[in-house]
Amino acid sequence: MPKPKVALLVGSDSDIPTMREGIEVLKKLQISYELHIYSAHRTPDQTLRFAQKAHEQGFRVIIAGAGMAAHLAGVVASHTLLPVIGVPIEGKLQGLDSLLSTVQMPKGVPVGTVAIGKTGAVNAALLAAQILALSDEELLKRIGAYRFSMGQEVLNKDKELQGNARKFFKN
Ligand code: RP5
Repeated sequence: MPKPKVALLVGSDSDIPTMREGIEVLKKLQISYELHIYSAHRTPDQTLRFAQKAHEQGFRVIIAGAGMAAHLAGVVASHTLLPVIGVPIEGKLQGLDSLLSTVQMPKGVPVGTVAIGKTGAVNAALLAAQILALSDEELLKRIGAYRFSMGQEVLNKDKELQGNARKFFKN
């Protein structure tokens, strides 16, 4: 197994069920990853050390998911030059608190922020995959196949819908 290029960080174990959706995507695309619980406020020293060493350890993208006053992604981004993707975890206030805390980084230190919750976790994984695919043709093909099968699913559902509609109008 090659060294993982994607680091998935969560602020708490309570964030893991959300991030699991993204992990499934990484697995499907055969991307190895590491998952860690690092809290920007409960374990600040460990979070800092991880962020500072992530590049030299071989990681190329960091996905950071946190809830409430979600500063994990921003703190990590401030200690690395790797691209950081923030996933706002839906906890309180339907995730609006986490969304704003993650997306509203002051200029100079970006966090690429995706949608709240499981949708965001999936898109974070896909975005990380697309970043890695810039230098990995085989991965690019797998992402292409993923997109294709997603489109096929929609077409199949439409086919089914049209069949049902015909039945409906006959009766
Ligand atoms: C954040 O606070 C975590 O990312 C989590 O989403 C939220 C609540 O944490 P727990 O109280 O569930 O550990 O730091």
